[in-house]
Amino acid sequence: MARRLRQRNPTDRSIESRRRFLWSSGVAAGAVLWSPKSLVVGPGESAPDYTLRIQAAPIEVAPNRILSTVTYNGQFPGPLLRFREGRLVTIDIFNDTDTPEQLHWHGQKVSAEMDGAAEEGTPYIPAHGKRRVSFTPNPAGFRFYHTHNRAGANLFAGQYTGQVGPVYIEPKEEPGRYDREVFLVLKEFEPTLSRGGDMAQDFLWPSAPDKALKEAGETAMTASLAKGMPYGYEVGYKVFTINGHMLGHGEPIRVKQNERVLFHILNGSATEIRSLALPGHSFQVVALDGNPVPRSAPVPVLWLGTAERVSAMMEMNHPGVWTLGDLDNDDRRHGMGIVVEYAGRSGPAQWIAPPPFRWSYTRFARPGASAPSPDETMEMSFTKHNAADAGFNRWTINGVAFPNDTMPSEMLPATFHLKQGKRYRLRMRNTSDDIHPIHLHRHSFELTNLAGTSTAGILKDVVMLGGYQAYEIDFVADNPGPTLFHCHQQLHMDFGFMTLFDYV
Ligand SMILES: [Cu+2]
Repeated sequence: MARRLRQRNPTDRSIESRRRFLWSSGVAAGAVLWSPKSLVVGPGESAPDYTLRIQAAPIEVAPNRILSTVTYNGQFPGPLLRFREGRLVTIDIFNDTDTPEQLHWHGQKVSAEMDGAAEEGTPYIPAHGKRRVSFTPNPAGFRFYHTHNRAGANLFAGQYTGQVGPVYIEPKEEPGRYDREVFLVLKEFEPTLSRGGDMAQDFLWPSAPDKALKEAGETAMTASLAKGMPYGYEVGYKVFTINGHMLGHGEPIRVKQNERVLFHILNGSATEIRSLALPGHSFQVVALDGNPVPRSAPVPVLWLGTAERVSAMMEMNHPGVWTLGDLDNDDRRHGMGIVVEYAGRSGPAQWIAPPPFRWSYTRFARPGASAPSPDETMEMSFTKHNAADAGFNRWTINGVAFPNDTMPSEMLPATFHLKQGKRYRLRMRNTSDDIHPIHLHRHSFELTNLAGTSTAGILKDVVMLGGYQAYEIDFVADNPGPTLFHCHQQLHMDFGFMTLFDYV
C-alpha cells in the first residue's frame, strides 16, 4: 500500500534511505552508499558529511565484461548523496587521478566558488589532492554531480568517463505517496568517433522547423560539403547501461502488483538523447529536472536530453517480466534497459514497442498561464561550422566560439551582463539540425516559448532545443557571480558552444 512520507530526524533519514533506496544494480547495497564520515581529516578540521574520491576503477557491466573508467568512490554510478534542503553540507573531494578535476553540482543554486566550473573561477581539485566544499543545498529535488572537465578529442576524459552521481535534496515537505523509490542513471561507455551520426530528431513537439533557420543551416552545410569537407565527428558507443549494467545483467527492479514506484531518472550521457518505456505501463511525470511540474500528466514514453532528469510515479498494475528500455532497438540490444520483475513472475523479459508518441514539455505546464514580462531580452543564435576544428564541428554563439583550452588558467571576461533581481529572457535560435540540451549554471529557468508555442510554469536547468527551432527561456538573476551557459552535449560544449554571464 502507498504511504505518505513523514518527516524524519536526520539519523532516521539515513537509515530509512538505505531501506527505501533501491539501486537495482546487482551491487551490494552497502557498497553503493556514501561513506558517512571521512577518516582522512586534516589538523583542526572537522569531519565532513560526505567523502568522494575521484579514482580509476574497474566496473563490471555484464559478467566478465569489465571496463576501466574514472569513477566516484570506485563505483558507477557515483553514490547517491541525500541532502536536506537548506541544511549546510560539507564534502571532501579527493582526486586520486593524475588530472586536475572539477566536480559540478548540477542544478543547484550555489556560489561560483563551489559550483565546479573552471570558467566560473572554481578552483580545481588538484591531481592527487583534495578540496573541501561546503554549501547549503537548494532547491529541493533530483539533482546530480559530474565532472566539468573539457574532454575535446580525448574520449577518456570529461563525461565520457564514469564521473556521474545522483543527488536528492529532500524537500521540507514530501509531496507524493509511494511504496518504492528507484534511481536510474542512463549511461554509455566505450565511445568511438565517427563521421556523422544518427541521433533521433523527430520525437519533439512542437515539431515544425523555422524556415529561415533551416535555410541558413542547410545553406552553410551545403557550402561546406561542396568545398570537400567531410561531416564533422560525432561520438558513438559500444556499451549501454542503466545503473552500470547492460540489460539482462545486474539485479532486476523487483516490484509487487499495485505498488506505486517513484522513479528518478537521470540521463548521465556525455552526448546522447535517451528514451525510456515500460510495456503496459505509463509514467506519471511529477517533476522535471527535480522541480515539481505545474500539471502532473501520464506519458507512455520519456525522452531525456543529456543531463535532464525526470521524476515519475508508476502504478505497477500489469504483472509480468518486462524490459524497461530505450526505444532505439540497437541501443537497447546493446544494453540500454533494465528488467522489471513482478513478484511471483518469471521468464525472459518482454519488450513491446510503444505506439508513436511525441514528447512535449508543454504537456506539464499550467494551461492558460503566461509568464511575466522580462526586464530585458537577450538574443542568442547558435551555429554549427561543419568540421571546422581539426575535423570536429565548431559551435558559435552569436558568431563567437568559446576558447577551448583544456585547462583554462585564467577566467575569460563575460559576454552577457546581468543586474541582480532583474528577469531576463533568452531568445535562442538554433540554425543547426541538432537538438541541443541547453544548460544554465547556478539558476533555474522557466520555459516561456517553444517554437512559437507560449508556455509558463515549467522550471528547468536543461532544455532540449529542437533542430532549426527558436525557444525562449526566462530566469531571474538571483545568484550573483560568474555563470556559465552551454550546450550539455560534450562535443558541442568542448568545441565552442559556451558563454559566460556575470553580474554588474
Ligand atoms: Cu549542443
